[in-house]
Amino acid sequence: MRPGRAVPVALTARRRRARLALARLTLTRLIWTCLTLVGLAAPLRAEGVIEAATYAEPTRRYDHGVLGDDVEWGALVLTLPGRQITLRLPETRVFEDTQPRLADLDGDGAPEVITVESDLALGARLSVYGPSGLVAATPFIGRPHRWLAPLGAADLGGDGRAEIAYVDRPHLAGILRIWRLEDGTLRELARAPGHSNHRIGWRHIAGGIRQCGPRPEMITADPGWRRLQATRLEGATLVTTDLGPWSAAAMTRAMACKP
Ligand SMILES: [Ca+2]
Ligand SMILES: [Ca+2]
Repeated sequence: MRPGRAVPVALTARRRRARLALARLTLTRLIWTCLTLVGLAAPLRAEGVIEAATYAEPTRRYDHGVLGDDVEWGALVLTLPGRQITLRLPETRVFEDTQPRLADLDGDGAPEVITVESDLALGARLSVYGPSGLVAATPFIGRPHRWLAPLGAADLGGDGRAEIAYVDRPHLAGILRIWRLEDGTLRELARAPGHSNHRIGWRHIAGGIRQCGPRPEMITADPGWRRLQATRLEGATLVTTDLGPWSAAAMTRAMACKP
C-alpha cells in the first residue's frame, strides 16, 4: 500500500462523519420545525372549531307557521372557544327550523352547521354554515310556504364521507333527498318519493337517522302516515323497507333500534 492512500481514506471517513452529523442536525431541525408547526396549528384550529349553535332573534316576518306558530328565527349564533359569532339573515329570510345541527360534512374534523333557511318569496333551502358564514346551500324550493325537514347527516353510503338527508316538502311532495358537500358545493346523490317526517303544526321533526347495524338507516313515515319505513343508501339508490304500521311509539322504538 502506498503511504499516500491513507490520507484520502481518513478524509473520506471524516467526511462521512461530517455528513452523518449534518444529516442528524437536519433531521433534528426538521422534527423541531414539524413539532413547532403542529404546536402553532393546534390552537389556531381550536379557535375556529364550532362547539355549539343555536337560533336567535325571533321574528314574525314570515307568515308560514308550519312549525306550530309564526315565530321563526332571524339569526344563527355559533359558539367557538372563548367567543360567539352571530350570523344575521337579511329581512327577506328566516331560519324555519327546530334547531341547528352540527356535523362534519367535509371530513376536516371540525363540524359545520346544518340549517333550514326560508326566503319569504322562494320558500326553504338547506343551508350549511361555518364560522365565516354560508358555506353552501341547496337551491330554494322556489315558492313561498314550501318547506323541507332534515333527518340529519351521517355516512349513509359507507364510503367514509358524510351525507345529508331531508324530506323535501314533507306535507306535499314527500321526496327523500340525499346531498353531499363536495368542493364547497352541495351535490345531490339520490332521491326517492314516498316519505314524510313532519305534519303541519308539529313543533318537532319525526324519525331521523339511526344506526342499529353496520350502516345507518333513515326512519320516515309514508306520506299518508300509515306505514313506518327504513331506508338505506345503496350506491346512488335509496332502498326502503316497510317496518309495519306507523305510530309515534313505533317510530320512537325504531329510532332506538327496538323491534
Ligand atoms: Ca368540517
Ligand atoms: Ca358517505
